[in-house]
Parts: sequence; structure tokens; C-alpha cells
Amino acid sequence: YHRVHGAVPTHIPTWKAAIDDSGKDFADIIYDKAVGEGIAKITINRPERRNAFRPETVKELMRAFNDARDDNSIGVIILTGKGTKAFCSGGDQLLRGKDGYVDYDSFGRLNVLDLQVQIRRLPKPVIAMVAGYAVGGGHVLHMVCDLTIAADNAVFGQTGPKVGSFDAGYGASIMSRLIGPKRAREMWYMTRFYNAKEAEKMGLVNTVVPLEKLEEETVKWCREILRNSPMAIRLCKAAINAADDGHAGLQQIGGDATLLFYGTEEGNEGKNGYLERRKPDFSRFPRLP
Ligand code: S0N
Repeated sequence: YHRVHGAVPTHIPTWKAAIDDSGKDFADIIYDKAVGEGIAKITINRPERRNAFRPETVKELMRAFNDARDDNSIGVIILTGKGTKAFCSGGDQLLRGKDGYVDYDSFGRLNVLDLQVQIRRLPKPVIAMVAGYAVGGGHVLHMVCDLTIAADNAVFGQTGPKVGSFDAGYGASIMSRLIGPKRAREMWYMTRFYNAKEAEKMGLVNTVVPLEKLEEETVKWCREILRNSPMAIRLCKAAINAADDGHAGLQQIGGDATLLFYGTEEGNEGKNGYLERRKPDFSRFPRLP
């Protein structure tokens, strides 16, 4: 294989700041694209709060993910946190009002749930690049990503039952799938923290690398994915999520089937018949076994 494709390059790409079609700058995140590479990188930029998110942070993350989804030059998205101390420490506890997180208006919000769904449904791989703490809602964010590359200083855990919160959605169900129900109960009931090696053993992360190699390794994984068929990867993501995501999972994979069908002669015969005001002729298409 490598004789045909050559070794995967490991150099750090040239990152270029990106914006979405609103034209507005980002304040809580950094959004970059790798020049000529097909990789987008979304960085939570609140290191003074260990990259805790507030509702505005989540809004910006959703804008960036939406842009990366729509940009057909992008094939893989990295989600990370600024600095080496934290990937993300969950919801910003200083902004927790009586009914959720409050910042840009007076309503309490739990909008990180929409972000989780967005990452899960996005038809391109999302890779969590984790240095330092991935805890609370930050831990759930890495779990909903397709892959996690951890630095050797990474720490994983749920704090909810200690600080008066919990994620009984993906935070519970995806964790249970990843590490099994016994371990998931342990993580949630005990609120212990686990180091990178322990997390790897539990199946929470794909690999652990020295902190100084984190970006290099993550980009290498992106490049390796980008060599493969985007449609095959899209279908694999949808298929792996389908059963767990119920009707929404079926809708995603069903939509992908429709997308492929639109590209066939058979699909176009239906459309052409309608536009040409004639009966469609499907007789030449095989009824496959
Ligand atoms: C991350 C920890 C372990 C790091 O410890 P360390 O390195 O000793 O640093 P600290 O001195 O503790 O922190 C440095 C500065 O950063 C601030 N800070 C850290 N985390 C947060 C945070 N989450 N919110 C606000 N500020 C934070 C510190 O206060 C400190 O600031 P200064 O220097 O000014 O004192 C450690 O910091 C830690 O344990 N952090 C808290 C982790 C936590 O409990 N997070 C919240 C967990 N809950 C959620 O995430 C909610 C989940 C959620 O969002 C959700 C889920 C399901 C359904 C809905 C929702 C929803 O609410 O939307």
C-alpha cells in the first residue's frame, strides 16, 4: 500500500484564519483551514477558564462546524482547545444561572446539546485533539467526535454529579457504548479522573502521543483519512452511528442513499420523464438480486 501511496507526511500545515459566510469575526474560538490540505481546525479559545464554554462559545462553534461542513474542500475537522492545559472543562460555571448558562441575553441555555448533535450528524470525520483536561461537558464533546488523539498529559472525566449537573443524553449513552456500562457508571457515579494511558485502555481514545507531537500526529491521521474515498467515509460514519441514533441515524444513512441515487441514470430517468412530460422508462434498469 505504502509503495503506491508513499508515507504520510507529518509536517504541520500552514493554517489560515477562516470566517463563515456571516463575515463576523469569532471571539471565543479560532477557526483555521490548512492551505491546500482539506483540514479545518476549530479551537476553543478561553484558556483562562480551561476552555470552558459559554452559550456564545457554542454558537460560534456551531457556525464554524457549519462552514466546514458546507466547504467541499474540507474533508476532516479537528476540534481542540487553546494551550496545553485543557481541551475543554465543560460549561462555564461562572455563567450558570438558575436554568442554564446565561451570557448574551437573559435566557438560560443548554445549547451544547445542539452542538453534540451537529458533530454526530456532520458527514465528515471530526477528530478531537486533546491536551490537558477534557472534563464535564468537555469530556462529552470529545466523546461525540469520531476519533480522539490524546497527548500524554490529557486527563478525562465527568464532574457533573460533583458540581450539580449531568448529561443524560449522549454523555451517558455514547459513553456506555464506548467503554461499556460498568465503566460508564463508574465514570459518572464516582466522578474520578483518568489519565491518558488509562483512557486508552478503556477505549475512550484512539491513541496517546507525547504532548509535543500532538498536532503532528493528529494532522497525520487527517491526511491518512483524506487519502480515502469521501463517500465511503461518509457512509461508514453514518452506518456506525445509525442504530444508536434511531430514526435520526436512519435518516442520515437514508439521505446518503438518496444522495447516491440522485447520481445514477435510474434516478435521473425519473426526473427527466417528469421534466419531458413523458412516462419514465425504468425497464432498462436491472432488478438486482
Ligand atoms: C478543569 C480543572 C480540573 C482544571 O484544574 P486546574 O488546572 O487546577 O485549574 P483551576 O485553577 O481549577 O482553573 C483555572 C481557572 O479556570 C477556571 N475554570 C476552570 N474550569 C472552569 C469552568 N468549567 N467554568 C468556569 N471557570 C472554569 C477556574 O475557575 C480558574 O479560574 P481563576 O484562575 O480565575 O480562579 C478544574 O478547573 C475543574 O474542575 N473545573 C470545573 C470542571 C467542571 O465541573 N465543569 C462543569 C461540568 N458541567 C458541565 O460541563 C455541564 C454539562 C453541560 O453543559 C450539559 C450537559 C447536558 C445537558 C446540558 C448541559 C448544559 O448545561 O448545557
